[in-house]
Amino acid sequence: MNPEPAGSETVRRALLVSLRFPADSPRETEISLAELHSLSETIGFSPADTLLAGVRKPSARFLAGTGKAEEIRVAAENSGARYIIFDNDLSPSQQRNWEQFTGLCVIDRREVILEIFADRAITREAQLQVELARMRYSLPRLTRAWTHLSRQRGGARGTRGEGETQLEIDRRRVLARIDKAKALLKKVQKQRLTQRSRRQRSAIKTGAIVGYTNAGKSSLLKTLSGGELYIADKLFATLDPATRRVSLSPGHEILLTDTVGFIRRLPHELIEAFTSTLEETVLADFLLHVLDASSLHNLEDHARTARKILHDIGAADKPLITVFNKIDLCPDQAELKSLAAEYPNPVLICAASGEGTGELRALLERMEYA
Ligand SMILES: Nc1nc2c(ncn2[C@@H]2O[C@H](COP(=O)(O)OP(=O)(O)OP(=O)(O)O)[C@@H](O)[C@H]2O)c(=O)[nH]1
Ligand SMILES: [Mg+2]
Repeated sequence: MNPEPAGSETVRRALLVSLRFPADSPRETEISLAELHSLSETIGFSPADTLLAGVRKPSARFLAGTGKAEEIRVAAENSGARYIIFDNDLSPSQQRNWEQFTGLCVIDRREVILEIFADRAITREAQLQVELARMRYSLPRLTRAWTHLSRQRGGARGTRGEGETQLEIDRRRVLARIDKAKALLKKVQKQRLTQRSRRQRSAIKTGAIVGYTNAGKSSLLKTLSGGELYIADKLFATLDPATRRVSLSPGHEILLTDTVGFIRRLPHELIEAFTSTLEETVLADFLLHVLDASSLHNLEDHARTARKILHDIGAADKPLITVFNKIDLCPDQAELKSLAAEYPNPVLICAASGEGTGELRALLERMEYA
């Protein structure tokens, strides 16, 4: 087992695998696997092949049964992959079993998302939050072939033959780093809390812009506020909340906060690490839920994911405006309109050109919480 160190130019060929259980919806599994494809490309993997395998019931050793495991091992060998990336969550021991069984590096969806967040983190707060999340993920997985901890140390570490002592030393080291990151994070967050309480004292209503990653949340805030914001056609462009003042009419202003994007099955390590960021959403007076209308195919699914995360963080009961963005790219305006009618306070806009934002401003003004 010899994973490339970080920064290696070698193409990281990977076999993508999704195990589908009888209770899983076939459509959901397929969308999720396609999404895993773009997620893994985002961090430099080259998906050699994808494999969707039906599994009757989960088994402790590989999650799949041994027959299926053998099929997957052969498929990986035939595709020349050095990595297997599972769309399913694997337990630390299942990951280890797979690595020993295949001789390849085995990664799951959560780890891919964690890596993307690590790539994107720019501010000290985001960096610390991601570091914490990754260390929590890695702690029970220290004997694995591929972890960001081993990559930081410049390459491979064996999965076998390493004594308990080394493992204990590593564990203690990670625990110490977790404590240190937590303490630092507290300090950094204090500063943002001060800014927030200053905002709260000003008694201006605050809305949070939420929604699936790449829906156009930052673009919307940029258009409404006229200020600069980082916008990019990539997953998780924004990790930090950014608040801007938005003028609705003379003398009538609100504050809007851009937030981190959602994705299906956001790793719980990240939800925990980003609670302070997500707090901006929980503390907001109202929400703007942005949906990407360029793909009607995924729209309801993305909306469902966002609603679930809002529910999980305790922000499900906030007044909400549903913003259908990218109408310039919408393939079927009539279908969009009938879909939109089923959502609370729908507005159709194009954040890129500003079309429809007049109506959105008017709606914001009319709502009693604004
Ligand atoms: N055609 C078109 N493209 C848009 C529109 N709004 C946003 N985009 C593009 O969609 C991509 C994502 O936009 P962002 O504003 O960064 O999306 P976001 O929701 O903030 O994404 P994350 O921060 O990654 O969660 C960018 O390439 C934008 O230029 C729109 O109304 N029309
Ligand atoms: Mg953004």
